[in-house]
Amino acid sequence: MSEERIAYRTCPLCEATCGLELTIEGSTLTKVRGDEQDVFSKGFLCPKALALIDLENDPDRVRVPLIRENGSFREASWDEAFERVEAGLRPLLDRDRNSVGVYLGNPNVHNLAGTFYGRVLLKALGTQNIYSATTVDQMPKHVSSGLMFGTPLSIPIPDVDRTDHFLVLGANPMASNGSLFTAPDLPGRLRALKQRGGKLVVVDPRRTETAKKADEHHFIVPGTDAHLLMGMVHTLFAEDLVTMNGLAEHTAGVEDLHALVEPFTPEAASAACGIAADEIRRMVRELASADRAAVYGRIGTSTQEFGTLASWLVDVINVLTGNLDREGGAMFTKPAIGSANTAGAPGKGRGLPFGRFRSRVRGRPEFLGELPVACLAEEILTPGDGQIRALITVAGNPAVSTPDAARLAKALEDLDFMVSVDIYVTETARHADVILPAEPVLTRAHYDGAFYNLSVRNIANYSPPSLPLPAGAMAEWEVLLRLAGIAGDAGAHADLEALDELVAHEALRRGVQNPISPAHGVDEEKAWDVVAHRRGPERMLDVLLRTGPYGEGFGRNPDGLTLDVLEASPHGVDLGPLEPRIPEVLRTASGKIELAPEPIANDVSRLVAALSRRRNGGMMLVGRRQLRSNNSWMHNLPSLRGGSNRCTVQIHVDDAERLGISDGKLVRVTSSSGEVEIEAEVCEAVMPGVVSIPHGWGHDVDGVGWAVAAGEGGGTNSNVLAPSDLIDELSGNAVLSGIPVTVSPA
Ligand SMILES: Nc1nc2c(c(=O)[nH]1)N[C@H]1C(S)=C(S)[C@@H](COP(=O)(O)OP(=O)(O)OC[C@H]3O[C@@H](n4cnc5c(=O)[nH]c(N)nc54)[C@H](O)[C@@H]3O)O[C@H]1N2
Ligand SMILES: Nc1nc2c(c(=O)[nH]1)N[C@H]1C(S)=C(S)[C@@H](COP(=O)(O)OP(=O)(O)OC[C@H]3O[C@@H](n4cnc5c(=O)[nH]c(N)nc54)[C@H](O)[C@@H]3O)O[C@H]1N2
Ligand code: SF4
Ligand SMILES: [Mo]
Repeated sequence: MSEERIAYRTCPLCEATCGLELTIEGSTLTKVRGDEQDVFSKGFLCPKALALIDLENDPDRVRVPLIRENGSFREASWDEAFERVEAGLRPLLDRDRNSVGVYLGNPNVHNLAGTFYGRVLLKALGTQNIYSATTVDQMPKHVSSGLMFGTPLSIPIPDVDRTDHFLVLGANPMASNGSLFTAPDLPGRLRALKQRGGKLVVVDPRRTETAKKADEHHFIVPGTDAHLLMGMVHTLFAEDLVTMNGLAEHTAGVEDLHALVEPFTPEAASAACGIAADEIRRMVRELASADRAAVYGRIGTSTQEFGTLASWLVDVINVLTGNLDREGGAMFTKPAIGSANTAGAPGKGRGLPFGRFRSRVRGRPEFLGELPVACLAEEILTPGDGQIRALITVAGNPAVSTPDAARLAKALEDLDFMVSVDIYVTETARHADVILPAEPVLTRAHYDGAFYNLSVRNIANYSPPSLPLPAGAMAEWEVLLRLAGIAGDAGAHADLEALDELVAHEALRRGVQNPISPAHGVDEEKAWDVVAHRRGPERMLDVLLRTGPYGEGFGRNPDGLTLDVLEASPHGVDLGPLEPRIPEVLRTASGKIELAPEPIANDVSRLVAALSRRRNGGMMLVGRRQLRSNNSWMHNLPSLRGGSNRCTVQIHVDDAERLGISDGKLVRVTSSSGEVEIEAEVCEAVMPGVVSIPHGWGHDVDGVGWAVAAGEGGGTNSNVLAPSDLIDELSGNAVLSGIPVTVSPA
């Protein structure tokens, strides 16, 4: 009989950071429940967490390194695999660092390995060809926040628990559980908002699960949120509703902003976005007169033609209605492991640097040191100096998740060498020469370092490994550090412990040099002695906690946070509700909130030009998320299959009738980049003129390793339809919402 025990850990699958109570028998996970004592989630969980059992047991999960030989994969030792990687990368790196590209996928931010060691790998590679899921996701919000507040992670978070009026655009937290808005149990929090008499308003081209819970739902023409929001800002000025409360003295550019909104009367905005002018006026009057209100936009407002403008305007309205940095409005988190806005001089900084280099083919500027993933295929396929010839993917599936997916698949085939760090042989990894498997979830330590920057309370919660590493497995942080060793000329057999010490020393040095850290000025060698007994991500975490804003400061603040404190708190530490942080949080060069930063002001002319655009009956494609799915990689888990989790194209009954399309029948959807055939789901949940296909499907292709996901057709890869030349001009983010398509019976 193996012994049964309980382990607590934070769910790593989405941004909600729910606490889990795991029942483990021997080394087998047998039950997953919500941890009722978790300080943040209080027992909430969603169906994906239950699928952790399937994930642990999935026979298709890669458990040992794989090497391609004669067109198929064979198992290999770690040494052999790393030697193969070195042989593949070394000649290219010696010739041109830029010939090696990297793509970092979404799970990197849910994993300490990616959080702490991903950038070590990038630095060692020294390539400019860095791509990630950020440019098919939230890059516009980093750009607008960086330009307005000074750092890319200074993103205002809606204070959902204390607001009276919540305006949500392009987000469906009832399915996604929230994004750039870490709040476990958003269904419960939205229910509580309504119970205390608050109002929920949703703007979405689909009547989503969230829209159904709302007091008001407005259909909007995809890609026109910036028009709607401009119409609202116009009204705020025109009706003298601007009330910044105490914020005015901390803002710059209000006059410039006023001039920019001039063309966007509610009538003009209405003609573009499809919401009546009087409704626009009423919506913003209600928002302005609410005691406490918050505006929030997510994927739908980000992965679109005017993504940065829409992201900016969300916060412009939060400022102009006096709701920024105020309880019940949109506030800044203060994360326990620190961030760029808890370092340096409070209230002033360098602002957001960008454009330090450009993509070779299209000349796109970098933001946050990376290039738009919409450029990846052309950088591989276009000959010349700096052409990408090898690619490293870490926890990413760009062949499904990024634009012009069919062309990208061809590009991956064209590479001289490719290595994927992944847990499956995915649509992407099937092209690799070497696959290096990440360790099982339960065997790693966890701390949601990225998402505690974005949470509705200040939280710190550490999970130790719930199980030891199985024989033959390697921790992902070690895999990344070994790759860094290869990239940085130390070779396939570099001294891992020495590399790790170097990384931790650097973090410690930054901490004790930070003038506003409780550890500022502490002797680095003495501090090192305190953390030297740990290794890997745990030592990094301990360093960042001790030097972070609530840190113990190596003795300076004895009641402060350390990893020991978190180890003794298996249900997490609640550091309290969000508190006002302006002006201290700002890191713009002016020390002000920039309401009309120049790059954004320059982009408004594009929005003006689009005012006169008419659709003339053309159809537009948007996406949708499903509760029992997670981007591209949980379709292999039996407990999440079936039911509503289907890959269909949703089309409005009126359009279906007009186009001769029947429910359940195949239709052809065509865009400028490709064509797919997919089953129709005729409904009234999408607005007329719009069709919706979920992303992350299309598993039935040669050579993938997930038998269940590829079964029953495997769904359709919607990103075949996303043209790579459709981007948000300012940030370079891909346009995945509002793609012009034609639809016909197949
Ligand atoms: N049309 C359309 N496209 C979209 C979107 C959309 O809304 N519409 N959404 C976009 C968004 S928001 C995102 S974030 C991207 C996601 O884009 P990606 O990050 O490229 O895709 P994922 O499907 O999240 O793939 C994650 C990969 O990591 C692997 N994996 C899972 N856990 C681990 C681990 O612990 N370690 C390692 N090494 N690998 C692991 C999985 O097997 C999978 O291959 O997709 C984007 N694409
Ligand atoms: N169950 C589940 N949860 C997830 C994920 C998942 O795949 N499955 N993915 C995770 C990831 S990586 C992310 S980034 C988050 C995303 O979290 P959310 O942003 O909440 O994601 P979605 O549910 O895709 O909601 C986007 C909404 O935007 C709408 N939309 C499309 N175009 C437009 C437009 O032009 N304007 C407006 N106003 N709306 C538009 C869509 O109809 C959709 O309802 O979810 C995370 N959580
Ligand atoms: S909502 Fe997200 S964090 Fe919570 S249990 Fe579901 S997948 Fe995990
Ligand atoms: Mo995402």
